[in-house]
Amino acid sequence: MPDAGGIGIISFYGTILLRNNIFYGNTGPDVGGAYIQNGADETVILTNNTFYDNEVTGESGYNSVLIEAYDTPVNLYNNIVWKEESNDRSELSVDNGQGVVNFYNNDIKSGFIAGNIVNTDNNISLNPLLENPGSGDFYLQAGSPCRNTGYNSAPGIPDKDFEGQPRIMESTVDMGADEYEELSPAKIPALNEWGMIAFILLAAFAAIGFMRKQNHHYYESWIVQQAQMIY
Ligand SMILES: [Ca+2]
Ligand SMILES: [Ca+2]
Repeated sequence: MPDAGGIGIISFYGTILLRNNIFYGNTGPDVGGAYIQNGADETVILTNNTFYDNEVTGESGYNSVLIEAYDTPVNLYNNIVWKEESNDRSELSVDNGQGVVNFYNNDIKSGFIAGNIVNTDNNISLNPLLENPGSGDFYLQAGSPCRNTGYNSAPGIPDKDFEGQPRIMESTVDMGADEYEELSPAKIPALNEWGMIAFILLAAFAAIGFMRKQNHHYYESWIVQQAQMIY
């Protein structure tokens, strides 16, 4: 299994669903953000996640996401997959053999998609203009190209954004974990403190252990920030 800095998910039964998650500043030898592998006859869905400034540290691999599937549907909708400083790596790779990949309404800096059928439309490659990710502020700026440019009927689309605000607003869903609101009432707490990071990691891995016992793998509204390898 490739080593991923943020999260690694392998499922041989049930759907893998990630939505409203934020992966920021993670580093790993094979993948900076997330590695996902699914078994036969299962489905992978990534909807409305934000991957920002993750970085692979090995001699090959991908900064943000690597998905290896076995001929089953892979769906990526309304995600932000971006890195502020360019390096010579791609942000994303999807390898789906003889399967179908649906890749719609994402903001992605670079990537590779392989499959028998690859459906893509309405994707952009523009700086998402987040407020201040270096200080834990992953809100969209008012002028973000990700505001009102998502796909309203995306599979697994959450009815709230990462901070619990209603989604959809302004008639069209946004890309990424945040749904833009003119006067956002709540700001997430600063996550720079190591104590908070340790808490998030413990909570995340406890949840992973729990969810592995279920018939599905759902990951919603986690903030995986500057995680370190644990094995
Ligand atoms: Ca909107
Ligand atoms: Ca919001």
